[in-house]
Amino acid sequence: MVRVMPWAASTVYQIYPRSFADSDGDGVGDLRGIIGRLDYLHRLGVDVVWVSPFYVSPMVDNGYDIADYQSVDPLFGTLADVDELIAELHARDMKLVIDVVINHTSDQHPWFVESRSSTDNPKRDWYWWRPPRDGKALGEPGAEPTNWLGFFSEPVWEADEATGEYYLHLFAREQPDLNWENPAVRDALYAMLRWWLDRGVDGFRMDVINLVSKVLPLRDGEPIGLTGPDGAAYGNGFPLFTCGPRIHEFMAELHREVLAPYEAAGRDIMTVAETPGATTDDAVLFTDPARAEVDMVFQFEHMAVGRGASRFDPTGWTLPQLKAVMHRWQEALGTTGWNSLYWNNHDQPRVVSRFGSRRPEYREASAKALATALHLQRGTPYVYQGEELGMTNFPFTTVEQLNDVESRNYHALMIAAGSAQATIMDGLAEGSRDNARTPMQWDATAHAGFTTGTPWLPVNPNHVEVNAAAQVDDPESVFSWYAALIGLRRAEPVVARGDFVPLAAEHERLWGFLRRLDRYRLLVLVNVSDEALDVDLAALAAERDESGWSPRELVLGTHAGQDPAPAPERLRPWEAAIWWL
Ligand code: TEU
Repeated sequence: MVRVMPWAASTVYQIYPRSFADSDGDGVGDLRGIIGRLDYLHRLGVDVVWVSPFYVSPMVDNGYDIADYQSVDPLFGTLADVDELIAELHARDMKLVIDVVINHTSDQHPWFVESRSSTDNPKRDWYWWRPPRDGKALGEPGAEPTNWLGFFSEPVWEADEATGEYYLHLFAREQPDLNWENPAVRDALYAMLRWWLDRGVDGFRMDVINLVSKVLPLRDGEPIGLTGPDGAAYGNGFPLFTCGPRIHEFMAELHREVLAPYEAAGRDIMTVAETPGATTDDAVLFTDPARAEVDMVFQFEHMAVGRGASRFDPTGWTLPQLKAVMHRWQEALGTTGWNSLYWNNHDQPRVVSRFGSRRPEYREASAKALATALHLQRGTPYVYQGEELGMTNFPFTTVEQLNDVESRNYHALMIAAGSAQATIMDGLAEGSRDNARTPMQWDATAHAGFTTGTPWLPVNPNHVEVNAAAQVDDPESVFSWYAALIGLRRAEPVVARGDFVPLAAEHERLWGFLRRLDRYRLLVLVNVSDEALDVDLAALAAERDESGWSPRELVLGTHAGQDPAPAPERLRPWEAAIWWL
């Protein structure tokens, strides 16, 4: 019997624990800080909370380098705090999804410490070890087993002098890739996942899980026009390590070995696969319920809109470009499989700074408009901490202000390649992950109420006007609009399970679409611009071979109650409105 995915009416809230709420004044967020803010999340109306890694970690990648999967780093608290967080969420009929990073571990994980100790250690094959290629000496230019450039602008092979071999790391050298070809690795990971399910968690966000199957034998990628510090030409490994030949076998095995028994016992467990580079075809295979792999994927195509060679290479964007990508994903997962809907997470700059208005007077309106265009689509929406307040990017001006390993490595690579410091910094200010990681803005007091200590990353100076305290009781605030959208999804099956019909796909400023379920039809109109917009309703109706539409009732409108009353034929700047047809 094919499981019916139970998350269509849910909304997920992502917490980056380091930056959400600090309970002990050390300047870093922690689990007890989260526990203290659960009523805020309950008021927003989210029913699932995804917390980024809080396990023991050297924090090279802020916790995405795990040294002990079944633990809590003292920076964030204790296992007892996790147990309390689970209990407090369940008491509010909310669920906890934890973030498992099982493509790689920290180089401080005992498994890797053993694996690197000798070439004949029983755990040697738990990671990817290879000798220098072509008989070259370890460390000699071109001796690396493949020419891939990693996600963090570095070669993916690290020379290990002690054993005379290289080990693979698609991310930082302190994040060695686990060898999923080894069943002992998979069994150990599955046991860990079951341990967390037995502890009461309600699901897993699986970090870069589509990287765990590599194309064998490992081989070079096509040249990408960049050279490494040793002069060796870098190659593109993406086609060789994303969605590899055994990925669906592994996902089906994980579901069978870990999730199925709990689901058979009546547990609803959410599984979200982060899948950089996955296509719509991949996503259907991952999320088709009949295949029993995962519930939904986090894909990245819409995040690539307006970017050139990298996230630090802003190229400008148009609304038709953005709509085309998102509509293609709506189409592809329209009948089989399921989509995650997101603008933000801990790796992406703030959406209102990226796709919203550049004019301060329209910051809030554009935040609401973008939220409407996303939350009314088919899929499960994700709200990233502070997005519900319309939080913006931080005004970074120097690389010294940046914490993120990806940003700092990119800076070094581009300086070595001769790029101008100002150009590099412009790209970093626009694309750095640190934009998402500045502390949550709770109120207008010092450090935005995030900590009584010194925050690990500076608080955005605009917290004096952009903060939760100023919004939670304001019916016109961005927070209240997000709460209304989340409530609409829970109340209306047409939002949760209706189909998606794009309208005016090529329009430069209008984002319009229908949602339909049985006899229910919603018309969603969003003005994605700083100027008022006339809408030709007859033309939209004609796209559906209908003679005309007379929207009969405003369901939600960002400008409801204003004079003149909202009308579908004319939208104010950044006005969003949802109408029953
Ligand atoms: O991200 C992997 C990923 O594909 C990108 O989002 C990556 O972070 C980078 O921004 C590409 O430009 C996941 C986690 O979300 C990220 O925080 C970790 O750094 C990474 O994996 C390694 O665990």
